[in-house]
Amino acid sequence: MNERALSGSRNVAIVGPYLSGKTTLLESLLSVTGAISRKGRVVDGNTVGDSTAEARDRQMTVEINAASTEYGGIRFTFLDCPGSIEFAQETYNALIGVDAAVVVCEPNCDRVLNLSPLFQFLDDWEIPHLIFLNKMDRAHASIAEVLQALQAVSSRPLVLHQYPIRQGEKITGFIDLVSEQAYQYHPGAPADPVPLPDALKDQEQAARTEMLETLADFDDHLLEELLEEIDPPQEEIWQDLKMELGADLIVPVFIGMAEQDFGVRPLLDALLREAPAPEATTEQRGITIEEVNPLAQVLKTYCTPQGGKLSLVRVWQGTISDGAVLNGVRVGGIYQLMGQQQQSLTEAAAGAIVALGRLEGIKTGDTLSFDSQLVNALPKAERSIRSMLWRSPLKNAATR
Ligand SMILES: Nc1nc2c(ncn2[C@@H]2O[C@H](COP(=O)(O)OP(=O)(O)OP(=O)(O)O)[C@@H](O)[C@H]2O)c(=O)[nH]1
Ligand SMILES: [Mg+2]
Repeated sequence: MNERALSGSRNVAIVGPYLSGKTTLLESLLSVTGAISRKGRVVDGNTVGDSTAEARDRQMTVEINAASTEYGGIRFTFLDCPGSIEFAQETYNALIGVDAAVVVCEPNCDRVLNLSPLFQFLDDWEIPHLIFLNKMDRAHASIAEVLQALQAVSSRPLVLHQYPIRQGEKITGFIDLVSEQAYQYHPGAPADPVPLPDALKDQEQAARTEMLETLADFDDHLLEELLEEIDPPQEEIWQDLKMELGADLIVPVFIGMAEQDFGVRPLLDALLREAPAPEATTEQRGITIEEVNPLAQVLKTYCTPQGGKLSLVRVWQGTISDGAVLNGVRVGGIYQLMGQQQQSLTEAAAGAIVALGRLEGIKTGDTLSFDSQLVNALPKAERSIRSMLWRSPLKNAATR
């Protein structure tokens, strides 16, 4: 693998309610970026995300699956997380190691209530997150109704990034609210730019104004421009989106249909443009050690039938080499994962999420370094699931 051609990395968790389409979205992301040549389907049991026998049998994700791809010169490592509430802790353990999260949810007002504990966790940890409203082919409510339902469970303001274009019951494309360019979905290819439909001009303007006003709540310069009725340059809007997403001040919302790859490239473009780089996440967590000794944290522990124990880690600082001794245990292999497949690496640098072999005695959540004393140095995702289940979404809305 040619590491030198890449200028950076981003680690992104794919999270959200049960069966919202996370594993399908991962498959689509891997397919449109060329990491896989044949796109699998959850029902056929041949996706990268659900490749274990248990996941295939149950047709649901039962543990974290990591897969990497390249896009725009950046290595993206995605963590496809289970949606079922019984695996919530698994998801939280992984979330603390990523730079951003994509919350996949259905455009169904009743189901979005389930997102309350997840949003709470993301905001407690200030993990930048955006929403991908999947299954837009099944959207019965209007986009305004879905946003209203979502806003009731998110303490951060939502910022609609794309306005849907409907033809009858069907969503056929979207308008990008920053560039005001309309696009028509195109099976098997990127969406085609098309003229903005006349009938949608007023709705588009209203949605764009709402987006800009929300962004201006955190940017006085933009606020002044809006008050003086100056149309802000696109570059300024992109910068605000990046800054405000990175600081977990806003939650941008995208739409699509992962099964058909619709909306997946714009989502990737947004991650490329707006998701924080690993160094920014390290800084945001307050992780600063003077020397460049390696510092990593275990996000997930696998027991594989062939390879034995594998620890999925986020490298926060320094570089981990194969054979290095961390917490008194020798690293027995470094791997980049693609679902069940492993690719050997000789080392892993800061910003990477990789699997380390044979770290006997090391648990999920542990901090890894040359110094065994630091085993509990980094905070763990220890929020009790029980307390989160009891948190009423209505109570959240009332205290906002
Ligand atoms: N109609 C429609 N169905 C979709 C779309 N995306 C995914 N699905 C279907 O939704 C079902 C669930 O998809 P998954 O990708 O397994 O969902 P998931 O969120 O990974 O599920 P868990 O990990 O078990 O929570 C599958 O039958 C998919 O084919 C879409 O855009 N439109
Ligand atoms: Mg899944």
